[in-house]
Amino acid sequence: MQQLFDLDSNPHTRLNILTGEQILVSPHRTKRPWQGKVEELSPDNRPVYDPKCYLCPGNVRADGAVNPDYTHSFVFKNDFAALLEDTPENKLNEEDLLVASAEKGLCKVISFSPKHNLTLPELSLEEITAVVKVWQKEYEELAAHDWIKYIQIFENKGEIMGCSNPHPHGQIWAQSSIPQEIIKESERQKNYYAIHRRSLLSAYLKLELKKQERILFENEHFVVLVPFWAVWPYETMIISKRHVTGINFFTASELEALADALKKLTTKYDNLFETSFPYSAGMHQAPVNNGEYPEWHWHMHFYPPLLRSATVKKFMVGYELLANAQRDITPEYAAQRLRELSVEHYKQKKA
Ligand code: H2U
Ligand code: ZN
Repeated sequence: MQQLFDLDSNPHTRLNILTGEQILVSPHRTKRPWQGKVEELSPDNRPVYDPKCYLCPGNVRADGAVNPDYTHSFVFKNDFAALLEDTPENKLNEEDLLVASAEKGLCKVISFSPKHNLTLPELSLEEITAVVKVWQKEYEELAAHDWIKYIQIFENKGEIMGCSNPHPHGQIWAQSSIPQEIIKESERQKNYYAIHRRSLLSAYLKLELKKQERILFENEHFVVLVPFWAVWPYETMIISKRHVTGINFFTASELEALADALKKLTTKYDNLFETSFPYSAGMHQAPVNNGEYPEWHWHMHFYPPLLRSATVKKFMVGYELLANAQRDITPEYAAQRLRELSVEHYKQKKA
């Protein structure tokens, strides 16, 4: 007879329905993972304006350009872009063994605010809404180039994630081919849509909202949850309630609701270890200028590395590099911890 499947204590694998990959969960290793210990880090006393910062208004960047005296956000072409617009088309294939393809693209940097000392959760709802609107505008402008096939909007936050500057900012990379993660997610969503005639994430959201085990919170237009297949300890997703293929379809009230979800989620993150919580985050949406993708459902991923405190991070090593992603604390446990945290920033409370 089949035994009750205890996701809380039996080692098991879970399927990432978006990529088709699996993760090994070993919940028995940490029956009580939370030690309740929070290391007090030295408070960062960054100035509102830093004369040495390449993102602050009026300062000179690496290529000699001078930033304008901007008041909200500021977008410029990355001075060290990983992708270049003038790359000629080219292909290499030697005996199907040495295979390469030229990649054309365009990289931009977005400063979220003129204030050097803030981070996303510390911006006001209005300021975050303005950032979300800039994302939508940039997306639409980039999609107007018919050679661009995919637009990746993302943010690296914190030194630990390779972020080069604490001034609040994000990036956009737009390119002439469709990147790996998008190829995987497109295929899985397409297959699901072909069979069920509804988006994979609409169905997933419905089930998660019914179960209420991994939901952090929801607002009028978005749900924030720890996905069933989360790899990073406190990995989350923001999923739009409405099935739209991209940020270009969001109405003004959806953009505002997205800003609200971003503010609440990133505040909870900061409150978890009372630190500026590092992560890589970004939105996934349908490719552009490449036919129809009715199956695509807009969403955002947050991949934060911290495990147990402001300094103890999860490493992807050994078994994970060679065989399979693995985690100890369950996604349900992570969701419960994040759900319980306040949406008021700890610095506000201490002030
Ligand atoms: P990250 O902090 O996520 O690395 O993004 C900052 C980007 O800013 C980085 O890609 C660019 C870097 O190339 N940059 C400029 O475009 N101009 C500068 O003067 C410094 C950094
Ligand atoms: Zn700055």
